[in-house]
Amino acid sequence: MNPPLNQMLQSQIQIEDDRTGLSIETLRRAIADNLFYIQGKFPAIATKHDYYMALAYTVRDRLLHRWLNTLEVYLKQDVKLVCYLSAEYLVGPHLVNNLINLGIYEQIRQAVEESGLNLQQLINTEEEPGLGNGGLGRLASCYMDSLASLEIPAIGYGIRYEFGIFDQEIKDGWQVEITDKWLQDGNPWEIARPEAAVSVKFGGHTESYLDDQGNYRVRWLPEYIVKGIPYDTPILGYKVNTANSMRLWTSEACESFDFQRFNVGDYYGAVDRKVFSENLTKVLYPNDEPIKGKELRLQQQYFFVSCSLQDMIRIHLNEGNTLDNFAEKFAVQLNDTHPSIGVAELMRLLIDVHYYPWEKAWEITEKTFGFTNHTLLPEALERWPLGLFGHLLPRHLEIIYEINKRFLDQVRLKYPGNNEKLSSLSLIDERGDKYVRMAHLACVGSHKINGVAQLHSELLKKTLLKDFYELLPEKFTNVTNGVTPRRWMVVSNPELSQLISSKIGENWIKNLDELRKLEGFIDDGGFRQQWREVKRKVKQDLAQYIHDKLGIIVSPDSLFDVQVKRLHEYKRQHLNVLHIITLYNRIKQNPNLDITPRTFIFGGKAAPGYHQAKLIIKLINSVGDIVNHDPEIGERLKVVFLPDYNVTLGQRVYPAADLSEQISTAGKEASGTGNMKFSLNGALTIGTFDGANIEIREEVGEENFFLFGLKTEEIDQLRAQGYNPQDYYNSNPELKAAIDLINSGFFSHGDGGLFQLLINSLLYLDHYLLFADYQSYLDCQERVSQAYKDQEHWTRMSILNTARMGKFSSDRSIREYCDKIWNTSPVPIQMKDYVQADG
Ligand code: 6GP
Repeated sequence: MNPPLNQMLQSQIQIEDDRTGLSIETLRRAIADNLFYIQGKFPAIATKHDYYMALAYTVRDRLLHRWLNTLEVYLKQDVKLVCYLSAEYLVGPHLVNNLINLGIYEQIRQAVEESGLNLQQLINTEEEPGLGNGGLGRLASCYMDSLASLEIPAIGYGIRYEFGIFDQEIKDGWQVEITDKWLQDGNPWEIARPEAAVSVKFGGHTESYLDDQGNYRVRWLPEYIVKGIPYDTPILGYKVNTANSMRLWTSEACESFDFQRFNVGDYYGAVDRKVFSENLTKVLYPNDEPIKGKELRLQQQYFFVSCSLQDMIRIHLNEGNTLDNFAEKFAVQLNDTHPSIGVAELMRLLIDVHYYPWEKAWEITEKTFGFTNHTLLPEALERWPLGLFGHLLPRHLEIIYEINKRFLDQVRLKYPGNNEKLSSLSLIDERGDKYVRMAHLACVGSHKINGVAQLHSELLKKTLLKDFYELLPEKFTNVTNGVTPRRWMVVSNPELSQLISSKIGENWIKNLDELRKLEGFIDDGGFRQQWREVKRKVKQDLAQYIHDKLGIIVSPDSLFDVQVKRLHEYKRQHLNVLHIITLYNRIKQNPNLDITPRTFIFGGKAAPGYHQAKLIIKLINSVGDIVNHDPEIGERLKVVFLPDYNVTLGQRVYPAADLSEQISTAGKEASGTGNMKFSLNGALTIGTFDGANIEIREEVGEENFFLFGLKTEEIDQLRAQGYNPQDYYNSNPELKAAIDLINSGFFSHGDGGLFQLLINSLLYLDHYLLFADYQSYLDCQERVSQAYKDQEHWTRMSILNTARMGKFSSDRSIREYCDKIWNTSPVPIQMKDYVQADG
């Protein structure tokens, strides 16, 4: 060892580099530098957005060391990678989250302030990437956070939609969709990697040939080829050095122009193909669960899955491997059926491109994939018309036929002579028009199949995938969803996070079970007081936001009763509305009625083609218009519909809720994750026996949860007897009054027809059993109102909700995936050279 050299290096370490240094002075200089050299602005002409970009680049520089270090370790150690294949990521804003995970929020706040700016304003400037519809996409992003925080090597593969989920405006009470232009002002968090581009084939036909050794082979001669360009975004874990990648693909034309056409003077024809190729990743389909058999959607799915699998194979071969051990090095998770074409694609790549024999290729494929189902709704089951499928992916159809043939042989062995089983299990639906059943492909091609909450996983085995369960029971498992406490507590509710940390330290952020320690403070009146003060402060902030946005004055002392989620009949926002109207009627009948004042807060987008859901939005707003302006009602009831509900808005709303509405028809909500975010932030739940509600109730204790409504078995019985909503309407005067009031045109300027479609679907069908659950819901709401009057007791229940949410950390979910499905373990990242993790 040479001491002088060592000392020399050490002295260099002391000098802070502008791109890595964490002192306030260095950070301030870096922001100024980026403003000048990257944004090309000087302060006098810089906009807020320029400053946001300068700050974002400052933060990104500090991520890059960790990111590159992580990639280098993964490469050197040839680690096993989890590859999460998801058509959606509902990422939410990056900036604050990165500040928290880097542990530099306070330094940056000061540096920004010293530059004469306000950090919160810059944070608010960020346009969130809305590359998902709802629960499924947001779950994928929570899982990316947990994977990195647990130091599990992972890549999240997806699509870089140019237009994400639409922005929602409310005009005259109706939803209006506005194109989401999230990339318009540039995205400082991603890096394009054109050098890692891949080609994806579409259409055409296949032909067989004999290779030099006389083996029978197939080649695919496509009609056209599209290029996939990856864009990488670092996903940093919480206070670790691990930064994984989210790799999203953009489609491009292979050549800008078709020169043959160009040369014969067909300029527009020549550009056609380019436009077509680039359209592929233009826009996210805005349907939450039901999907239509749209060709472009299948193109999107195949495109990103093929890009991703080719990418994995490239990485694997680059490390000097053969594909023999692919399944030992890659665990590929199918986030619902959207990427399930991956089963056929990996088979194709192994057989046609890498010349593996079928049996070996199949063994690798089945070991590689795991499949998560996210819904029992039959209308969400993806099936592709055979003609469309074969036209777009002729080779995959052949492969699927072969997989099916071999699979059905297995079925025949188990159920000799049972044609019913063959037809129900087949990968091809042949009961009428023919379809490829994507869920069946995913089940057959994966070694594990999981639902997302206990009840959901049980129902999967009993209903949707019953035949698969009977044939392959060992494949089935459950992993109950979770949410990341970093974004859904530390980022979104700093006040409550600080209060908690002041009592039990900060370890709960990495180990959410530690929240249990809060139970030790439950009898401390001072602590309960502080708890209430925090809740009041965040309610006040939301009240201010509501006033600024909508001009509605709401009292932070009223009970904030919140339902935010996608609009869907099964989620029953209209049941909530029936409660509001009933309270309204009661006050009108008895103007001196002493009721617990409530502010009803709604938010959520409806699929643009889902008329009933849009009508429910209109109904909420129409009821709000009347209720909010009725002097006789006064401060007792307020109804607010927050436009453009997204991750950013969720971060405001969850912390401010007193009551969380989780009122889906039992058996319909696979899990729910909003329910977890509310409870974690100290809201109490009013909920049905559905999805993860059941497990939340189990954890927090039944005395701290407001349960109502029919259970799944009771619903089955009721339906079997013949459910008639009219019986409820005729026998329940309050229900009848609420329905009649809507029908009378009272909420629609006398237009009795406006809500008729909605009301008739309840009166004559009521597929989601609102009428059957109405009375139980009302009674339960009455218990809520009474409970809220006793603030001391309510606070205890609120604290216990937070304290007992440990199970619902996405860290727990990811650990379960690692153990039960992926067979992976953490790979801690040491920083090389000069950069230390926590600064
Ligand atoms: C959703 C489920 O509706 C929700 O209950 C669950 O919490 C979430 O997935 C995450 O697991 N499903 C979807 O968003 C979807 O598109 C195909 O399912």
